[in-house]
Amino acid sequence: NKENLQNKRIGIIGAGPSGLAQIRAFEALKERGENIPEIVCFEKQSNWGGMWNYSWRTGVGKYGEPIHGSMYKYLWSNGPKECLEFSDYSFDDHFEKAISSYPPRPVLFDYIEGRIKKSNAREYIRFDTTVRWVSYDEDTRKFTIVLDDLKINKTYSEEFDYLVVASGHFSTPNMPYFKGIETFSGNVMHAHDFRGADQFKDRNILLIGSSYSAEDIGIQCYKHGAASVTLSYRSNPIGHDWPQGIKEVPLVTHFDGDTAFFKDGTSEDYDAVIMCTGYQHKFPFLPDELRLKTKNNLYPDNLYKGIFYNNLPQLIYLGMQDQYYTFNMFDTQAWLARDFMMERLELPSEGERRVDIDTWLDRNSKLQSSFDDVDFQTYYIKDLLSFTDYPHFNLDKIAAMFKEWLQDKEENILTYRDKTYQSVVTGTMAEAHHTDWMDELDDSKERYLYGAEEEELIPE
Ligand code: FAD
Ligand code: NA7
Repeated sequence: NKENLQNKRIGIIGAGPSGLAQIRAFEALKERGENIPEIVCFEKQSNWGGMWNYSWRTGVGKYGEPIHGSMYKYLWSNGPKECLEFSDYSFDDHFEKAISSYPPRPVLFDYIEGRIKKSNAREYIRFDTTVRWVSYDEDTRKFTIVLDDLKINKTYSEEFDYLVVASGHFSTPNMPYFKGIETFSGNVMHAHDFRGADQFKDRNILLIGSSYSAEDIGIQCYKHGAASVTLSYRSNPIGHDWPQGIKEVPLVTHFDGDTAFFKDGTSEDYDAVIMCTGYQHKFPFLPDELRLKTKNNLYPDNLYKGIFYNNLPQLIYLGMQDQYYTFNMFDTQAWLARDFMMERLELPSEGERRVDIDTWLDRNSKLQSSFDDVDFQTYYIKDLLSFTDYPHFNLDKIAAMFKEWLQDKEENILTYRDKTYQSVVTGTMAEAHHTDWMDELDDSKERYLYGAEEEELIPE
């Protein structure tokens, strides 16, 4: 059986936090001296980190592939880092000192990279390689993956026994049409292409949407000097006590030139429109029968334990849920997926799996508040943890932190990032950042870790 395992091949699509979690899960076994199957991870970007690997580009990349990244300059974590901490690699392990609870993107990128650099995992990854197409052969029970080596413009294919789809779902914009928008003379873009607030200084901007992107791009633009920010909601306003200069209005009905008209009968002129209208789960490399079809929600249908494709569990999806928890949830999923691929975890029959999925879907449909959502995802991860040896962490305490975070945001959306939380992994209390978030215009790792006055301390 052991020999059999070593002959198996595992393909992973994407080297973002989810794909790297999968690699790490196998590495953890290898460190204990166990034999693991062959792993190949395909990443279309030139580096790992997924969303956290910032790209200044928009549209297509240097090889003509759609740009994956939706992150922007001045992006700071939008939740406490204590809620996403890897339980096998703490922030203390990485930074060797207490840091604040809301680090900027480059600091979290450094943390993600720190763990994976501990092993030779980079060798498993083929960068600049796009997965073009996948098919499954019922007879051989193997996946054939068609790949493009972008650097040398060469197409080839390989076979795998298991396929892990970790390609993310916050990359392909959902871009609605509003009547007359083609007559708007300013910039119309999706949040996916937003790369920083600088160009919106002194501008009146309209953001459509009322979720994370609208909230965060709105306050970033306010912070970096936009003249005014209007948020237009479809279902519910975000409802914070906004500072003067930010307001919420009902949905746009139409545009006439630079004027936007809203459902409440009001209208206003704008310099730019940013659609913060979410993303599509898009898998252009998967045929119909293997493709996950879902909206952004906490329990996508057809995934047993949120990861195994029910019709064909050798096809595993990581990180496809809407996310309160991120890195530690991806880890838990990846550990469970690993145990299945190592043939240590036997799955129940397809029918029994269906019943389990339905139970979760039913619970999901009854959630009413953000607190319910947090409890749901907490309970989901607890369920997964009960099957794995991923180092356990205090999920109840993290759930309480998420609820405090929701309240902090409601209390003051401009200062919630100045709050500090305690690690459930090490017990370390976060340090307040040396500068209030609203006054901190520099998101570099050096400035964050060493402060302006201590620049001489920055290691070469
Ligand atoms: P991704 O990070 O999206 O990685 C997927 C990888 O797959 C990418 O590297 C991509 O290039 C690769 N890929 C895709 N298609 C192919 C293909 N066909 N072939 C080869 N490779 C492919 N989370 C937080 O915890 N805190 C935050 O503050 C936070 N802020 C966010 C802000 C924004 C604007 C966005 C969009 C997301 C944010 N998130 C945040 C959520 C974020 O998505 C997760 O933290 C995390 O990056 C998800 O990891 P992933 O590996 O599942 O997907
Ligand atoms: P989300 O959280 O999926 O939210 C999408 C938002 O877009 C939500 O407010 C929707 O309103 C709104 N939406 C969608 N379609 C429309 C149309 N047609 N008209 C108006 N409004 C619309 O995506 P985000 O980008 O905010 O966040 C994604 C991730 O990025 C997240 O994990 C963050 O960490 C960063 P609804 O409430 O459905 O009416």
